[in-house]
Amino acid sequence: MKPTDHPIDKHQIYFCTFLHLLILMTASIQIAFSYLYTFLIAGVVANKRFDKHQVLTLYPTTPEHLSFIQDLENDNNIVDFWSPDDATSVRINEKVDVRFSSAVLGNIKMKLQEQKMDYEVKIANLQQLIDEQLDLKQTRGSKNGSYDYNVYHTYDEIQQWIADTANQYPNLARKSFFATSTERRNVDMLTIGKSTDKPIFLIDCGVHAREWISPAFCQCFINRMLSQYGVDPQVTRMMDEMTWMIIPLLNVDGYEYTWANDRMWRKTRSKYDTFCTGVDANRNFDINWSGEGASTEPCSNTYCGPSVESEPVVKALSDIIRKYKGNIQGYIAFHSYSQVFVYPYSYAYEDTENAAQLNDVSSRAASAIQQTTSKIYTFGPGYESMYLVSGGSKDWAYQMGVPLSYTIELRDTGKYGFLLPESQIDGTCQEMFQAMIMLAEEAITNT
Ligand code: 0X9
Ligand code: ZN
Repeated sequence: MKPTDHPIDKHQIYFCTFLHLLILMTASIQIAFSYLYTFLIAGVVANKRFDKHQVLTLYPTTPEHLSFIQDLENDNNIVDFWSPDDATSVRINEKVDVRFSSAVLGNIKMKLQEQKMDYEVKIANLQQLIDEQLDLKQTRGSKNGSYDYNVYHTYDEIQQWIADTANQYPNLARKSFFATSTERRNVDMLTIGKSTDKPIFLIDCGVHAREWISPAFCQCFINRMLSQYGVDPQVTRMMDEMTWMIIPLLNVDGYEYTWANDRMWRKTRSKYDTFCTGVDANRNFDINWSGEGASTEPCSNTYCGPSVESEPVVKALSDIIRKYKGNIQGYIAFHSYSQVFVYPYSYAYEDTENAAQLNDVSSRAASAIQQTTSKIYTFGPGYESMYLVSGGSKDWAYQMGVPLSYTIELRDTGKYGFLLPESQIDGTCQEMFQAMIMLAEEAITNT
């Protein structure tokens, strides 16, 4: 009998073939899974990269330049308006900061040359700035266990800090639930002051997710107020005479998204559209809602939302202003960047009845800053200082009777834009604290 005729051999062959098939199948399943995994990692888990994206400052001087800029599609992946934040807000003879992805950059520069429009490369490689932004990270959290106010913190860290702060200063600070966000995260508020029934100063930080210096400022402001009470006479007066209601981080969902997925995210994370996510929380308030300076297009970075106060965090802020109507002397929304004190109105070319007072206080605050760090902050009504904004919080707060109502744009003026290095947090805190003394004094004497 030849070995090949052996019945067992036949079975062995069948068995081998089966094994091969099995191995092949397992391998292809593995490959398929690894692709899926990579896809998931890249698309869902990993942070979006901005290699060779550039921010250009454009200087439009003719109507042709203007329409060229306005024709640039406001697609978040290709063209991202930094300042002003929307193509429709661009004006002749006013500079425009825009981020372009590497894919379109060459073409854009060619067209700018054809158009004879002056431009300047403001940020040459955005990814590099993102990597360098956490420039104090070597010392992150390592300062003998105490909270480090000079680094940027995640949502979880900020939540923990709010709780710890309230526990550390039981006589001066109280934590309260403020809202549940669209993605069901907790938004908390800290009420600080010697008593809780003084005239109110309401402050929110972190309305726009990518403006990280804003929540960082709120935290160092609160820390200074609490730690210097009874030590610094100005702080003591501010804490004795006013009740401070502060939301250190309002747009929690967007903020979390800037840490995990897309550093350039601005809006909330509500989904009202198949393709585009998010509402501009500073276009969602009940003041000329969906009017000029806001977009009804869900893909726009200034989308006003499907209805007034559609965003839970906007609803909560509006509710608190309604609740304490008549008792709120001051309101500030902290944003970045541009170094500007903006007061109402932003939705119309119209002055408030106390415009002179608002201008005067801003001017004092700006000189206090200049004396502290030599930084120049400008000031003026929204319609004049930047561009029209409808549905913004400070116009609405003013309309609801808050006399001193501001949007403050923190550092810088565009060198780093939203990617302000951590090494500049401290200076920003120092200068803005001096401005806050001026604003608080006005609010105290106003009552
Ligand atoms: O557009 C906004 O909501 C604010 N600027 S930001 O770059 N932080 O997004 C400005 C609101 C203040 N109003 C006006 N400048 N008119
Ligand atoms: Zn902003």
